[in-house]
Amino acid sequence: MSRNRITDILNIKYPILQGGMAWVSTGELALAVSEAGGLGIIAAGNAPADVLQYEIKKVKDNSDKPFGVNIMLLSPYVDEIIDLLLKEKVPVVTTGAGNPGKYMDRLKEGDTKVIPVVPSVALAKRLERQKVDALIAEGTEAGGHIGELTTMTLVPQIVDAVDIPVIAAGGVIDGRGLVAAFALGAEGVQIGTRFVCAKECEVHSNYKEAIIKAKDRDTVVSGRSTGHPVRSIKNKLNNKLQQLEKEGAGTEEIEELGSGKMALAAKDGDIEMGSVMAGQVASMVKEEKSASEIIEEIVQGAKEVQNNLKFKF
Ligand code: TUI
Repeated sequence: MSRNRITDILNIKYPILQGGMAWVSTGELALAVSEAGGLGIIAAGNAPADVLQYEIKKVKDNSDKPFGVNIMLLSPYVDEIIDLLLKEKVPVVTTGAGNPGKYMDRLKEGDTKVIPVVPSVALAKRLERQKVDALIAEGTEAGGHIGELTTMTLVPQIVDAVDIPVIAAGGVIDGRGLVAAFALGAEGVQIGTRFVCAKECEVHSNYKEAIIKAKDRDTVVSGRSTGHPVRSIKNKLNNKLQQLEKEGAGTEEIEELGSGKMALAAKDGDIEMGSVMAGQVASMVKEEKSASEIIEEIVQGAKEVQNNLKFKF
């Protein structure tokens, strides 16, 4: 069986990580992905430590496979979340939406593998010096909070700039994307949008349907003027946000309109006024499947793609 630095570092079968998506990536989903041979990741999002502890327990009580927790660095609870992750000896921590530099000493107190999401070469190099174990290079095709560069351009630039393994994210949904990411030098992929439509994902069914119905140009980016651009499926909330940005509204007003909208979509199923975060590959998600079916299909697809490239060099 094939292995690489990512499968070895994370102690998993396939180098496929499930994105830690706030309000979406619960213990239930992470458990299913880890059991299927990938790395399931629970999203801490904006939740306090006690809520996260409950999700961690769901995974630990039902599996001895490795799993991860994503820390969303804009959360007001980052310090108490880190305390909890150390106490629970969570095997893998990913970070997003900021520079985890100031937390590195604490995160590395235990055996935890630390894998930040980076949108640039500069941050990748800085974090390599701070002894992170790997990096996730996330392109602007991804859903949620995004950077500027595409996966196609960001991944090889980060691969060239660092010696630690790189995981590609943003725009990866099937075996083709996986092989493409590996062609760019990645040693793993992180997939979010497709796992939103996993059977084990507890998000509201309206959210899953919105992804399944989406067409190629149905995701849009809002919030550029606030410094926190977010990709989500076009709806009334987006129209309102775009209107505010066009009128030159202040960051505070825009963030106020955006506040609480992830839960509104994910829990209450309001896909018009909620924030239905999803990547540009949303249109390629055709149906709900179990996490293990998704992973097996991606792996099978990757094998076929490897053998059927349209030109032999
Ligand atoms: O974090 C994500 N995706 C997210 S977080 C989120 S919650 C949120 N909602 C509204 C506004 C902002 C956040 C929804 N989706 N992906 C990983 C990611 N990290 N994308 C981009 C970044 C990132 C950006 C800047 C990582 C580091 C960074 O560093 C800036 C610096 O200070 O150097």
